[in-house]
Formats: sequence, C-alpha cells, structure tokens
Amino acid sequence: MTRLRIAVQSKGRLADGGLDLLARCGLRFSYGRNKLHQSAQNMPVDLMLVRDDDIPSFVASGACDYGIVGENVLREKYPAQDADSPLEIAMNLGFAGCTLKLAAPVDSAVDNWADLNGLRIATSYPSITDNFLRSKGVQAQMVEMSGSVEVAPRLGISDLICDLVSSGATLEANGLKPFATVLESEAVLIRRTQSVSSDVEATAEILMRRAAGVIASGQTKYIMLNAPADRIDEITALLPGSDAPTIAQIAGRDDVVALHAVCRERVFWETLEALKAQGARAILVLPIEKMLS
Ligand code: PRT
Ligand code: ZN
Repeated sequence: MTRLRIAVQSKGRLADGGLDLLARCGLRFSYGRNKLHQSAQNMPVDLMLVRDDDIPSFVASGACDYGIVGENVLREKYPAQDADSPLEIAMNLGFAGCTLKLAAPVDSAVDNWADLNGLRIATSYPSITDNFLRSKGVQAQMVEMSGSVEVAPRLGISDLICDLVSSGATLEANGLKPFATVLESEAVLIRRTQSVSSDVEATAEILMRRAAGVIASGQTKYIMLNAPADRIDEITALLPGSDAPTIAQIAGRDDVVALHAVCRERVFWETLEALKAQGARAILVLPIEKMLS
C-alpha cells in the first residue's frame, strides 16, 4: 500500500498543534520529535519534519502528498487568485490563527490608501502585501525582511510594516498601530490539485474525517443544567449553536427539569449568567473529547 506522506513544521508555532492534531486523529509514532522522518506504526502514514517555508514547495513538487502550513506561507508563493495553482487547501485546521496587518508608527500621518503611495513597507510577505496594495490602487516599495520586521521603522529602514499579529502586544511594544488587515490566516492542510494515488487519497480521507471531528469537538461543549419547567423555551433559546435539547425529569420535582444540550459554538460567561437570570441552576459546561456524526 502506498504510504501517505505529510510535511509538518519541525519546530515552531505549527509543530505542536500539527503533531497534536495528528496524534488525536489516532496516529502513533515511536520516535521523539528530533527525527526528520517518522513512520506511523498503526497507519500507512509518514511524516517529514521540515521548516514551514519549505512545505508548500515540497507538496507542489510531489516530495510530500499533504502539508500543514500557515495560510500566510502558502499564499506568499501560491496566491489564492491563481487559477492554475498546483496547490489547494484541503481543510482549515482551526489553530495558529493570526492576521497579516499593515501597521504604522503611532505618530505617523498615514490616514488613507493614497497616503501609502511610494512609501517603504518592511515585510516577510512582499508578494501578498504588494498584491493587496495594488488591488487598492497603491504602489509602494516592499522591503523584504526575514524576521524582526517590527523594528524596521525605528531603524529608518521602512515607513510601515506588514506583519503577522496575534495578541497585538508586539505592535504596541514597538510603538506601532494597525492600519489595515491584509490576510486572516490559520493552519491549513494543503495538497496538490492533481490527484494522488487512490491508496493515499483513501488514507487522507480517513484522517481528514477524524480531524474534522477533533476540530469540531474542540469548540463544542456539553451543557447540563436544571431549568424551571415553565422556562424551557427561554433557556433553550439562549444556548449557542445547539439542536433541540434533551429534557429529563428530576426525581421528586415537577417544577424543575434537567436539560442537556450539545453547543457547537463557544460558551461564554455571559451566556451562563443569562441562563442563571432565567432561573437555570447547577449549570455544568463539559468538554467533548470525540465526535463522529
Ligand atoms: O523555523 P521555521 O521557518 O519553520 O518557523 P518560522 O519562524 O518561520 O515560523 P513560526 O513558528 O514563528 O510561525 C509559524 C506560523 O505560525 C506562521 O507562519 C503563522 O501562520 C503562525 N502564527 C500564528 C504566527 C503568529 N501567530 C505570530 N504571532 N507567526 C508569527 N507570529 C509572530 C509575528 O511575526 C510577530 O513577531 O508573533 C509576533 C506577534 O505576536 P503578538 O502576539 O505580539 O501579536
Ligand atoms: Zn519559516
């Protein structure tokens, strides 16, 4: 049987999330993470642990069949609008979320797109940034940097930057303010647009079905609470992303029922407080480990 080869970042922000996802899909590996090549013991799957920047070209060339990479890295070489792209996103993986943002020094006067014409923009993503600016009618000068982009304006190397942001702390610490969002990114599973062998596809289908279950169960919660029997409709309406709940009787009580529901969206404290205000008591929110529907 032809083995499925998946490229995963060896170390960095995508490595733990990628290997953890594959483990939760049931793949078992015998070696630690220091080996470049690992074979799963219980499925026909091999992993190649490499730098994230190499992953799109490894998959495009056929050295690997699938890869786990940030959408930002994929799009720098393989733009979404390219109809002949050799690569496609097989699925979004729901971790390593970040945003590629243009940012300017807090005291900068830039206020609209036209102000950016002719300015120098430091970035590790010159292609994405330049394409985005051209779509806004702006011609700017890309200053390519491989890291520490946030220091460029202070060093006088650039006027603005275009860099990945997650919490925003790095921008703030460097006296920068966001100007515009260029790309929303997260980890994605990529593959060639031309199909690979049917053995490999069959293994990939099993893994992707499991991964979809793992990702869905990460956000999904099981809610249990006691509700006044005459408030079931109000309480059900407050449960985020749930189907009809299960209602069970409580021994010796006919004014209160037990209500159980699976919520497919995040459950915030505000929701719990609103449920309590409607008379719900003994509210429990439980994680769900696996889901197969
Ligand atoms: O060695 P290798 O080349 O494999 O790794 P790398 O150093 O190129 O990448 P790595 O591990 O830093 O990031 C891998 C991927 O994680 C990126 O391509 C993104 O898809 C994703 N990701 C998610 C991020 C961030 N969040 C992130 N915050 N990548 C980088 N950052 C950096 C950002 O560049 C900036 O310096 O974090 C800083 C900003 O963070 P905040 O929280 O202060 O806003
Ligand atoms: Zn990299």
